Amino acid sequence: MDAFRRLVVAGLCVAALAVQSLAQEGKTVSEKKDDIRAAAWVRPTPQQMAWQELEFIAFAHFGVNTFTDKEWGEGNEDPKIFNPTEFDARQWVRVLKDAGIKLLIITAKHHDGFCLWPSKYTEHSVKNSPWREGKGDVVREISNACAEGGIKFGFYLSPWDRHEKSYGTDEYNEHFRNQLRELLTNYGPVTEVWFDGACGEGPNGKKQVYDFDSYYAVVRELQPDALIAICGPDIRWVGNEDGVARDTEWSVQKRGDGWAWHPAECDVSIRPGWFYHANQDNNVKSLAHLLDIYYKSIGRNSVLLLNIPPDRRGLFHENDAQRLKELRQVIDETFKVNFARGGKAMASATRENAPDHAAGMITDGSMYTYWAAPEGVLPVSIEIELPKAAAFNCAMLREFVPTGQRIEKYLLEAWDGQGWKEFARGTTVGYKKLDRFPAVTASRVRLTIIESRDFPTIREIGLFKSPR
Ligand code: FUL
Repeated sequence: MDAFRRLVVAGLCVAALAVQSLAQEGKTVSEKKDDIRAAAWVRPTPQQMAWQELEFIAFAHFGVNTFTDKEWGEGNEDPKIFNPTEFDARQWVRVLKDAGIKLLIITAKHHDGFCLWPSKYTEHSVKNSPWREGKGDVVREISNACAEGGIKFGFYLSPWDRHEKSYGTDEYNEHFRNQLRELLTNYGPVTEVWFDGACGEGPNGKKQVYDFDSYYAVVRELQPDALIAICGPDIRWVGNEDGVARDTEWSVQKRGDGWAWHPAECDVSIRPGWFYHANQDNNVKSLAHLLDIYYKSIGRNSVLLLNIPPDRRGLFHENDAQRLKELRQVIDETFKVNFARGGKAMASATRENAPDHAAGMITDGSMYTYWAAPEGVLPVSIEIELPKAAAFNCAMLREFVPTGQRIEKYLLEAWDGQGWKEFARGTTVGYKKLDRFPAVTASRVRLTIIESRDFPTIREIGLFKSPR
């Protein structure tokens, strides 16, 4: 996103916040409390929950820009320039799977309007390129390779189209829906549809008024399980392109007078550009930078959408593949052993008559069980006796988000033989919160939940030792 659009987006966000706080101003203290309590009970849909569990997903920006060395094409490219002579969708999926990535979103059409599938609504597509003698379909090969490799598939479809003549008129909305219909009916299950908000001028100098509601209706009708991202109701843009969420990241957001589950997605490219540029082969983000992104996205209640731009051969470049492998190795090594697993947990309070929600549930390693505190008891704490003393430098907390996100403030301490010593503290937890700190050696750890929108739940606690 360019600086101007960032400003516009930031301006809109500030205006939206101002409207929200005005709406809050007219409320009494007890009305405000009720409103926050209502937020505590907003839940994800099963599709949003399944998406969050993917954690790490990928973008692939690929198209005419790959061959013109641009970031934003103008729409007047000759389709003949698109010719990825070694294109291999299976290589993409292999690299992603090795990195532990669970979903691939392909740029079916970027702002230049060039379609990676042979859309019958335009000539600006692969059907007029020499690649596979004009019979090729990148979207088909990618969706097939994803299905074969067992990862999910999604697509980015830019509403901004600098090629299409009807852009800037009502007719364009129908053109866009037609292209959506092609992508939603011919390529199997779609997990995520990514609508970019960019809205510039088209070939006739006009801007388009996007009829988003009608686009959503097409997605809901043809693929009711698909999630609509960014300019959409199901997944929220985190607000930057650095791959970094806020320290306090709520999946529950104000919508109108009420609240909605609108979880954050952090998009960032492994290289400086979104598209491939040979002169960036040596600018692949460092392992330390990617790890930092990992902790500040997945570790802050968000999904990480990492872009890996395929090169002119139609392959992920060796340097990107190598870096992803290194990243996976460190992540696997870090999260291999959870020193809290199997530990004895004792809570200062637990819900009465709810054996299913006893303290021990936070160390049992199960996705489906959780500890729940009683209503109105805060602060509340849980002490864990580790199976044996351990040195750790990373902690994981997870709420049981199928019932909502609630924790607002927490503290983690370790017993040093004489007293409790703080090693981490934070605000929101949500699906997953990761904290890093200088290594601590202990056999007793205490989690205190200081503030929460309603009674807190904890699905799991983890203590790990990262090699870096
Ligand atoms: C932005 C676009 O303008 C960039 O080119 C890129 O596709 C990014 C993910 O979204 O709005």
